[in-house]
Amino acid sequence: MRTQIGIVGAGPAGLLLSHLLALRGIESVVVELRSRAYCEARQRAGVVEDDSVRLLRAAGLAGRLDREGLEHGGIYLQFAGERHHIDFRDLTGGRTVTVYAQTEIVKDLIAQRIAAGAALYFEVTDTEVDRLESDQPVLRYTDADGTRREVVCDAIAGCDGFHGICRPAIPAGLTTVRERDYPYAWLGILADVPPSTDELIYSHHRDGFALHSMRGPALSRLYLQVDTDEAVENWPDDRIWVELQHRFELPGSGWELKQGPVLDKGITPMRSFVSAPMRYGRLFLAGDAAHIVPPTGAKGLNLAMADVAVLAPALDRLLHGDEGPAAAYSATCLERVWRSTHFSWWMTTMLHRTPGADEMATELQLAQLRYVVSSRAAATSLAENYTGYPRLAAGL
Ligand code: RFL
Ligand code: PHB
Repeated sequence: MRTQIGIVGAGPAGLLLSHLLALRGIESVVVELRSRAYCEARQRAGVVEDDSVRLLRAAGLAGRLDREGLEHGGIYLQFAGERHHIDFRDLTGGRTVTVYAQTEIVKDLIAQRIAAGAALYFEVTDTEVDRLESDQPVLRYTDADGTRREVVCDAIAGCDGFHGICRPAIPAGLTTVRERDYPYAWLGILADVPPSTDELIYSHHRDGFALHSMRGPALSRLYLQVDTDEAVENWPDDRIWVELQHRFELPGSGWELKQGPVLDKGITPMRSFVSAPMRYGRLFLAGDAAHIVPPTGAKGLNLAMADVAVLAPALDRLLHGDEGPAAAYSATCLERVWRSTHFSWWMTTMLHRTPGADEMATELQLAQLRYVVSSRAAATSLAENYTGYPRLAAGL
C-alpha cells in the first residue's frame, strides 16, 4: 500500500491530524490498536480551550460541541474553608473554556473520518515504523483479520500516546527526556447526578485535593487525590462520597454536594514528561507520544490539538518540497509544551497535599493560594494560562 502520511494512533491527535490533512487534500492511513468502542468509551479529559474550540469550528467539527458543550467563564478555587471565583472573562478580556468530553470529540472525529471514507483501521497489532531516515518511511501492522500490511509513506506521525511504539523507535541517545513523577494519583468517577456547581471547583484540603467537574447537565465528573499505590478496590462508592463530601464541604454556606450512582471509576498516575526533539527524520511525534502533563491544568488534550494544528501545514509544505516548517515543527511545539508543563506543575503542586510535607511547605502553599485569589495580576496569570497561552493562530 501507498499513502502520503501514515498515522499511528486514533486518539484526538491522530484523528484530528488525519482530518486537517484531508482538508488540504492530503491522504493518510490511520492505524489504531484498540477497538472503535474502546476509543469511544475511554474516560479522559473534559476541558477545551477557546482556541481549540475555534480550531474545531474552523475544521467543521464543532456541530455537537456547539450544541452540547458547556461554556465556562471561570473556575472556583477552594482552600481553608473558603471558595473563591476566578473570573476568566473579566481577567482575560472575554476568554472562556468549554467543558466537552474528550470521548465526545473522539466520537465526532471517528464519525467524520468514516463518513469521509478515510482509511482508519482499528484493532491492529504489531505496529512498526521503519526507514525513518529515508524519504519513504514504512508503516507495518497486522490488521484485525490477521493479515500483515506494509504502507509506504512520505512521512509518519506518531500519535500513539505515552505507551506507543513511535517514540521508542527514535534511536537512544538522540532524544532528551525531562520528567517528574508526583507522589500522588487521582481517583476519578463519573456519576449519574447533575453537577452541584456551575463551574469547576478545584479544592485544596489538608486531607488531599479534590476536583468537581462535569460532563453535561445530568452527569458529574469528580476526582480525589489518593496515594500512588492505591487500588480501585479499596474505594467502594460510599467511601468515595464520604471523602468527596469532606473535601468540598463549606460549613455555613448552604452548599451541598449531590450524590448519585457511580458509572465509571479509575485511577490515574500524575506525571510530567517531555521528550525532545519531537521529530526524527520523517517521523513526527504529536500529543502524549511526546509529552505528558498532570491533569490539574487541563492541558493534555489541548496540547495534542495544538501540535497537530502546527503539524498539518508543516507536512503540507514538506510534501511540496519546502522543509522549513517541518524543520521548525519541534521547536514551535515545544515552546507551548513547556509553558503548559510549567503551568500544570504549578497548579498541581499548589493544590495537592504532598505526603510528608512540613508546616513550612503547607503555609507556603496557602500563601500562594491567597495571593492568586487576592491579586488581580496573579489571578490574570492563572486565567490566561488556563484559557490557553500562547494563543493558537486563528484559522487552519
Ligand atoms: P491518546 O488519547 O492516548 O491516543 C493515542 C492512541 O494511540 C493508540 N495506540 C496505538 N495505535 C496503534 N499501534 C500502537 N502500537 C499503539 N499504541 C497506542 C492508543 O490506543 C490511543 O488510542 O493520545 P493523544 O491523541 O495524544 O491525546 C492526548 C490526550 O488523550 C491526553 O493528553 C488527555 O486526555 C489528558 N487529560 C486532559 N487533557 C486536557 O486537555 N484537559 C483535561 O481536562 C484533561 N483531563 C486527561 C484528563 C487525562 C486523564 N487521564 C486518564 C490520563 C483527565 C484524565 C483522568
Ligand atoms: C475533567 O473534566 O475530566 C477535568 C477537568 C479539569 C481538569 C482535569 C480533568 O483539570
